[in-house]
Order: sequence, then structure tokens, then C-alpha cells
Amino acid sequence: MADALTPTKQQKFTFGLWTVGNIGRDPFGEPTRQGLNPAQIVDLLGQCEGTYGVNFHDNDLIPIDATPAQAAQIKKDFKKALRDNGLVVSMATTNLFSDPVFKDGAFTSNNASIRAYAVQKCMRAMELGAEMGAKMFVFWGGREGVESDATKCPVEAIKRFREAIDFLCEYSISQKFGYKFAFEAKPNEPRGHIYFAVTGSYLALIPTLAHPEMCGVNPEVAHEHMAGLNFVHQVAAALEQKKLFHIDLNDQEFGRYDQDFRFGSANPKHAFFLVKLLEDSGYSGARQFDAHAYRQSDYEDVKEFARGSMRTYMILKEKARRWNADKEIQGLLKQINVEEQLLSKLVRRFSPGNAKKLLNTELDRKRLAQAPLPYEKLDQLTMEVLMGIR
Ligand code: GLT
Ligand code: MN
Ligand code: MN
Repeated sequence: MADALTPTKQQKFTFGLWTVGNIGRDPFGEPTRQGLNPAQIVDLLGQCEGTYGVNFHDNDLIPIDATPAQAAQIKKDFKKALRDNGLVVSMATTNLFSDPVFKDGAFTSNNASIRAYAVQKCMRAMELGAEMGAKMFVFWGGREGVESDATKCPVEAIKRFREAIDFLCEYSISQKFGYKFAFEAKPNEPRGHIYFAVTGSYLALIPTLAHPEMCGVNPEVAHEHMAGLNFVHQVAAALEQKKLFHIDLNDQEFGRYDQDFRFGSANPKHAFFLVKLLEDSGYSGARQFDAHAYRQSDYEDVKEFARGSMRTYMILKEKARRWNADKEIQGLLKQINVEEQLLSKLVRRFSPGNAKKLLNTELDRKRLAQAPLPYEKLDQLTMEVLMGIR
């Protein structure tokens, strides 16, 4: 029976073909699952109630060396599977990291022909995505970086990246694709150091682009946690600038390699504040689960992974609702947010008069320091909501 924990299309829960289609290969071990074709992956997602859509890299759908006839057949089967399962393609992207040609980067490669090839590959990927109905296009520069700064000029790399994006924005406009671009940061892996290491790096780049209005970010939980950062704050920065276009939900132990664990499975407290932020802000974009099942799982368990991802989100959404409705918590919030109308007005906007008034205001720092901040109590109540007894 449907209840508040049943995932619905309203949350726009999506999965990349590469997520539930992950075959369990890692740098030390061979695949543990047989590969599924794109249509089979869509069928699998169709069995996970609440899934809204599916996303792909160009080569998740069409292998890089497919013949035109093979490509046509794959697209036909994929479209049929989408129709049969009532799923949409909500985002598309380009694989600019797997092929050896990109071993030293795509847009930031030291080789002008490779940079041109990368842009050309994106143009084709954009066309493929548009054919499937995508309006969001993600850029994850997995190979845009270095192992040694002797090999590439980091200032030049930024300029090259900007040039490629400016070109592709114009291309999207000229083809009337209607795309929004979302940039995804990561600090390292697979490169020793990746440029645009955190979401904030892209937020700084966007205003320097030719079409900033088309561009936003696609932050991923694991990518900021790898660097020991507070992901919620990165997402807040994007939201505050109206630049949160897409989000990759997964989980990760701090300081480890990119684990891509099921959402909420490693750090439920951080996941709670993230869901609360997304829900309270009215974020209406897709929520992609960019994670994969454990290497030990078979496809039955992969479905449990997908269902669990959505269910955890819904549980945390319900917890956020409880937190917001909790009278004691709200009372504490009121107590700690000390309002002083006149002073707030004074510092809201600079004027010589306000500056003078502020300098003449008596502010007793010793008295101010004594205002109670019962944060232990507030956090304990939060944990009690999270642990299910409140
Ligand atoms: C790759 C990466 C992800 C990115 C994908 C988009 S590909 O799986 O680890 O974080 O979102 O290019
Ligand atoms: Mn991602
Ligand atoms: Mn990742």
C-alpha cells in the first residue's frame, strides 16, 4: 500500500545506465555480474517502483565503435523499453574518460586535435541525448587533470575548458536542443589531481562563461566527502546562486576512494541534512542515484539497491517533515535566532548614516556572549528524530 515512504515520480528519481548496469569490476578484480544491454537495464529499473528516468553517457548506449546499423537497432530497442516501462531520459552526458585518447584529458588535453575530438564527441552526444528527450547535459571532467603539474599549465587548462564549453553552449543554442549544462566536480580519481576539484570551483567559473544562464552544477555526495568537505554546504552554495541544476546522490566513507555506495548507507546524518535542504528549498530537478550495488550482489540484489536508494530518500524526507513539525525543535530554533529589528536594518545596507549609527551603538560583548545556545539539546533531538524514537 502506498504511504509517505513510497517513492513517486514527483521526486524525479533517476539512475544512470552505468549505475544499476555496473558489472562489479574494480581496479583489482574482474566483473562479478554479466553485462546487461541498455534495454535490459531499463526493464530492470521498470521493476523498481518510483523510478522516473534513466541517464546515459553516449557510449553507455551506443558503443564507441558501433556501426550505424547497430546504433539504429540499439536506439530502437532502448526507446521501446522506455515506452514499455514508462521511463524518461532526463539527462545525457559524454564519456570523455574511458578511451585511451583521453588519457591526458579531453577539453584540457595538451593536444589540439584531441581537444577538437572531445568537443566533436560532445556535439554528437548532445544530438543523441536530444533524440531521447534529454534537456540536461552533464559534464564530468574525469580525466581533466594531471599527476604532475610539470605536464600541463593549470591556467591554460581553465582557458581550454572554458573555450570548449562556450563552443558547446553556442552549438546547443544553434541546434535548438534546449539544454542546460551541469558541471560535476571531483578532486581526484582517476587522475592524481582533477581540475575544478569542488563544486565551488565551477560556481566560480560559471560567471566567466559566455552563457552563464545555461550553466549550473551537478554536485555528487561522494566527490566532496572524499575531500573531507561538508557536501550540504556545497549544495547550499549552489542553491543560493540558483545553480543547482542536477544532483548525484550516493554515499561514501570520508577520506576514502570513490566508493559510490547506496545513498544514506554510510553517513545518514549528512544525508538527512541534505534531503532536508533539498526539500525545504523546493528543489525541483532530477535526483540521480549515481552509485552502484556491492560487488557481491546479483541482479535481484541490484534491484534492492535501487529500491533502497529511493526508500532511504523518502524516509529522510519524512524525517525532515517531522523535524520541521517538532514543537520542541522549533522552540529551540526560535530561541537561538535572536532578532533585533533596528540593528538588522542598520547593517542590511551600507550608508554613511548607518555606519555612523552603528559606530555609536553600544554593544556589550560580554552580555552578548552569555545568550544561551542549547545546541547539545537541539542536536540530541535531531538524532532522536533520526533514530526513530521521536
Ligand atoms: C562516472 C563518475 C560519475 C559521473 C558520471 C558522469 S560517470 O561514473 O564516477 O560521478 O557522474 O560522467
Ligand atoms: Mn556522479
Ligand atoms: Mn562518484
